[in-house]
Amino acid sequence: PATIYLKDYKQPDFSIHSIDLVVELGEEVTTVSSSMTIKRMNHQASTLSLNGENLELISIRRNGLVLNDTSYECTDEYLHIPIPKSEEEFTLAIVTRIKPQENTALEGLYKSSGNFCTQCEAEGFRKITYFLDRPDVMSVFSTTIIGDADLYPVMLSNGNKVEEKQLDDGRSYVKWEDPHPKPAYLFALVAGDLACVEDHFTTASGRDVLLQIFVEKGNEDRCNHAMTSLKKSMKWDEEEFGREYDLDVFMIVAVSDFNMGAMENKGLNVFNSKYVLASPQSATDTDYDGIESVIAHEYFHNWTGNRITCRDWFQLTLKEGLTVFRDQQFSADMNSAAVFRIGDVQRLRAAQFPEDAGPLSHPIQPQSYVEINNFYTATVYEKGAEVIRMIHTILGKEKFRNGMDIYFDRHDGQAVTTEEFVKAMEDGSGIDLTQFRRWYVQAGTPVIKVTEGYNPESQQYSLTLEQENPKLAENFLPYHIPVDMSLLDGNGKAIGFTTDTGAKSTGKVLNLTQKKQTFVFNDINSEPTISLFRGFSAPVKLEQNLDNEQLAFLFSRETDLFNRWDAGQRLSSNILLSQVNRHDVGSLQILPQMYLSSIRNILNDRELDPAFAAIALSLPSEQDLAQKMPVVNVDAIHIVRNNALKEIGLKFESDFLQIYKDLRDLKVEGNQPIASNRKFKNTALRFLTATAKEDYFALAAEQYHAAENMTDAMASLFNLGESEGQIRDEIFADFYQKWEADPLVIDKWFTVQAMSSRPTALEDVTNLLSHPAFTMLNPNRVRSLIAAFVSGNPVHFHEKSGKGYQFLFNAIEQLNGTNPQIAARLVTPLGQWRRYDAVRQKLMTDKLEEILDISDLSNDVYEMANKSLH
Ligand code: B3K
Ligand code: ZN
Repeated sequence: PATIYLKDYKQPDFSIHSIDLVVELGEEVTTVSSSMTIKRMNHQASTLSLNGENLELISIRRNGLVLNDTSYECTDEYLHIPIPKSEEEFTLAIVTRIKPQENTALEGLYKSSGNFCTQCEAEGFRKITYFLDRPDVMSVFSTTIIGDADLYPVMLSNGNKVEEKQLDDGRSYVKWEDPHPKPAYLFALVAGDLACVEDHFTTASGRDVLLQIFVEKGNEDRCNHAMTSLKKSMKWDEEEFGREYDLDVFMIVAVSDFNMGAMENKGLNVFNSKYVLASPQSATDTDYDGIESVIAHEYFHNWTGNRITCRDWFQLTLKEGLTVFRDQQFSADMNSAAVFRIGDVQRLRAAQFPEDAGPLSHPIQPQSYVEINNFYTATVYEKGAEVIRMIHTILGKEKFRNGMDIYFDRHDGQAVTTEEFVKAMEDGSGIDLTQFRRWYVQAGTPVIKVTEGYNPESQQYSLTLEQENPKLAENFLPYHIPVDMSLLDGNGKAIGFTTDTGAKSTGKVLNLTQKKQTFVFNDINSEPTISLFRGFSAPVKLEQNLDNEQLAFLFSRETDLFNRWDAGQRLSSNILLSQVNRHDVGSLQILPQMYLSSIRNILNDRELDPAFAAIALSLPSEQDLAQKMPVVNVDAIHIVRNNALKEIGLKFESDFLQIYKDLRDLKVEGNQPIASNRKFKNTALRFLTATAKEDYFALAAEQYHAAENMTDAMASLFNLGESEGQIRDEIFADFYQKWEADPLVIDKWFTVQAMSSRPTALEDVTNLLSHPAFTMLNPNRVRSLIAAFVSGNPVHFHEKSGKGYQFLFNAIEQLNGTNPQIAARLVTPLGQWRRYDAVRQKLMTDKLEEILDISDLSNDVYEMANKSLH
């Protein structure tokens, strides 16, 4: 397979000004007729090469005249048409046929639960018709859909509906026009027998926008949260960024077979039903948060992605990093900001840090790729968002907004690069971002080493920060890093100091720009404790020699809640990892008294937001701990962590039981317990069942039967999933029977079993592959069982026999043929082989070799396996 490089980018030779599509939907074949007006952009070009894959070509006409098959060349990937150099402008009409019902890759036009839908980003439009399928070709689209009136009463495309009629043959005819020129990846078409939930939004300038959510019949009552989230997003984008919606209708369609979360097609977002449908009975509080943020994310793309799009796919972070930053800010504003910030960083550390330290490491602006679908990564999205956040921190809120205004004014309607974005930020702020641009092109997570000094005589405190990048070693150039910091006194209160401008301050954003740099603070009358990278002001790893007493101090006193939580996690990690290291010695392991008292502090602090208390008490995950070991010992980590849960559970048993009961019986909002209380209550339950006392499994079972919402039901299921015996089996059977008809809930049932640490876990998941409800053709189902097992069950996935790796290989081999995008994503865990012992390394690399030997290997899987191995 060929590698594509950013340095080879060339402007298109031709541009397509308009395209009128007529799509005749059929059960056997679907016919697509397109008429395009095309303009020459390059006077030297002699051939127009249109992208096209898996299309049956029926006819081509140029300027109305039929081309015979000697006047063009058709390959597996292109249609080459010679164009006389004198021809400045011409029309092209092409008819092709496709079979959406056979499309299991879910890219292009396909069928899901009997409905037609599309997914065109990144390069799916070429599977619908021949076109210049690249984001810098922007066209005005019209779409006419013709299909069986009974099977497809709803027929949708981008923009506004301009015509609708019944044809004599029993088919309906609907025409849509989208006035905004757009790249083909934002095209969408949906047809099916769908129900519609409607609402309205009045924009800041007083325009009325019709809001429609289309779902499978029977799901109408599960759209409230999505609709509320949409209206909140529309309002927030007006208030925070001055951005109004620009069409008369905004449509969302929920489909059950979807490769990712959702897609921001102009005016017609297509969503994975997981991010639309929710009721308290069927969805957890976490699901509710996910819906709010994905609805916001896709809506915000209307300006950051659609109105201003990417010149080429190397610029993906231009729209994704920026839009993730926007959705994170939105969710922080709608909820508890600190708790949400902690969640963002947890996800970054869990997915992006290992990616950036491993063989698939790439800068947020990749410089090359084989298959662009492999680059919708945590790096492009989450690290990309952190890069935007750093610009926000360096510029400050006001200047950041100035920069955004300039960006929108200057580039509306264009396809641009990250360079244009950074330039707008410089122009809007007057701040030089030359050095900052390195964040776009250098891979790897920087490590910051901290040294401190305090001189009581001169009352000066000095802070030395040194940057390193283990991934790039001596090839890296120092970054411009915003360091949000404070100095704390013995009570955790911020100390005033004199800044270099002579102003008094208690907090400051330092600009770390050199490899090694010292900052001096004056008028400090006693030795301070440093609070660094407040709110996680940069995506870096910190190497700071704090002992456990200092961490415990920060865990109880730090006023920055992110740092307070992080100090607790660092403290827990230190203690658990030292136990892991002593594990093989077989010595008796007990938790130090000081650690237990810091847990006591949190339990006693009744001022704390219960959601914060819950995450503060939660131990770092097995995966978090693994990241901190040079050679991962999955078994020791699991045992040590479980023992710690048990010891803490026993030590504070009566406290946890009290918290559990208090919060269970506390009704707040509309006589319902609120989400943050549920979270703390279920954390308490986790510690209680960790004691392994029968009573607490009975309590979990009781909670299951009494549960009025899915959050509580799932918490019970997770706890019982760890146990053996009759109660567990009965409840799992009951849950299945109750929710059999509800795929999103059944996904959860698969996931709990995939993540269980029961000794039979691998056998269980293998058996579940043959469960009647399991199918490899539905991505949510694959994620719920296979992905949940390989990334959420380290002990069993990495089992020494290699059976877990074989289980993964089998799935990849099968999915390679049906859905390469999903298959490729599953390769990732094997890419971490260097982190394991020699026996596992061999087993994992053998599997990667075997993957490379799969016949008809897709480009997607090839790129992932090949890079993972080398
Ligand atoms: N832009 C889409 C992702 C498309 C992925 C293509 N493989 C969803 C989003 O980021 O909003
Ligand atoms: Zn996005």
